[in-house]
Amino acid sequence: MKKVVIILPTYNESGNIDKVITLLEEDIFPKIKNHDMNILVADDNSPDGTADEVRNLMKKWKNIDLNLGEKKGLGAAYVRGMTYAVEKMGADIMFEMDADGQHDPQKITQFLQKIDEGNDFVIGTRYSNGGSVPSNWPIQRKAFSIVANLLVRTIFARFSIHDWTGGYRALKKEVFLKEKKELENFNGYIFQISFLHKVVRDKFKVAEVPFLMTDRTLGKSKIAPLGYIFDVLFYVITARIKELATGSFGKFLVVGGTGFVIQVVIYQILVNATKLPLGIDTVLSAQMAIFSNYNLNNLWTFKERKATNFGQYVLKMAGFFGTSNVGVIVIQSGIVQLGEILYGRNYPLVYFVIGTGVLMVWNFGTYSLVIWKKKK
Ligand SMILES: Nc1nc2c(ncn2[C@@H]2O[C@H](COP(=O)(O)OP(=O)(O)O)[C@@H](O)[C@H]2O)c(=O)[nH]1
Ligand SMILES: [Mg+2]
Repeated sequence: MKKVVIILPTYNESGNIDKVITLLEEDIFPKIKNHDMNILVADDNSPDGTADEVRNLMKKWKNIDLNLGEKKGLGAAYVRGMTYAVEKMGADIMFEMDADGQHDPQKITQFLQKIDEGNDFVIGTRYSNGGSVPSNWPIQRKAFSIVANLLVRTIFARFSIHDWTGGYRALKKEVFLKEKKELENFNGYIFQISFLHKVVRDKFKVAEVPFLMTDRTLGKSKIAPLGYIFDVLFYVITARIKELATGSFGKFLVVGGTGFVIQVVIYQILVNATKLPLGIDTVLSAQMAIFSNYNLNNLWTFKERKATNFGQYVLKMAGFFGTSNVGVIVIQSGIVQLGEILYGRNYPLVYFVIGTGVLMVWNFGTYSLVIWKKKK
């Protein structure tokens, strides 16, 4: 039987923690027969006596544990709590859940079912069919919450996940162990977005469970809205830029940029040292650039698919030269030659830059639409 640990992070939740734990122990756990259910409270030495309340509950139920630490923020409390759950309690599956009653515990069985079906990370969502933010929130707070999530989804361009910021989740311990090191940099509420972002990046299987979030009845939210918005924007934008720069478009620019520099230097030498037509200078200089592009692509951009022996290397290179030269001869050299015919040898660099610009658009279009097109 798999061991499940529900982690409840607390900072000044006396009154709430008692209610949540009692509800879990009396109403929810007895209905779950196929998992070994446990609770861990990750408290940051709350001055209101949250920990004492938990110690009292521990006398009544033996499946509760308490992990205390210094207050460094929600993310730090989760990393500490999850480490404890795995190492000291032997957890196979962990839940993230607010201790203030905002996360409907009736949904726990649905989360577990998704995990049992083979998902690695299950998120509670308030923004898809059947989910909702608290109905009594004022309209501007609802709007803010919806817009913020939409913004994250848009910047990441990952629309299949509806709720990036929520804190009601279930995950296999393997997911936490894989991401733990990186998560140590995210102490505050931003932990939730960055954790999910890494989970998606590493291609873990993610599923969603819609739920109706209710409002707090006791105590107040610990989130500082302005600082949080800033953290979210900063994280999402920088993470996305990094992703794009190290992704295929960034590599395309670096490889193409190197090829451009090589070609323009050789082209200039040929223009000045020979009387060949500019179109011919273009085609000749392109051959060195194509050679460089081929090797950079082979060793870097598509290194997972690189040629494995010399025969294959030559064969692939011949194919690359052939297809690249179609664009070079028809588009790049054609435009340069047209320039020479219309305006003479006065502006060789201008013709070259225009020809190369049009060629780039052509190349990226054919690469992404035809050669390396994404599979559905
Ligand atoms: N241990 C710990 N728990 C925290 C901290 N900040 C928030 N929490 C807990 O995390 C949960 C969610 O926080 P809450 O203030 O309700 O955030 P909100 O629901 O987004 O308004 C609650 O159970 C809080 O007690 C923290 O710094 N340390
Ligand atoms: Mg809350």
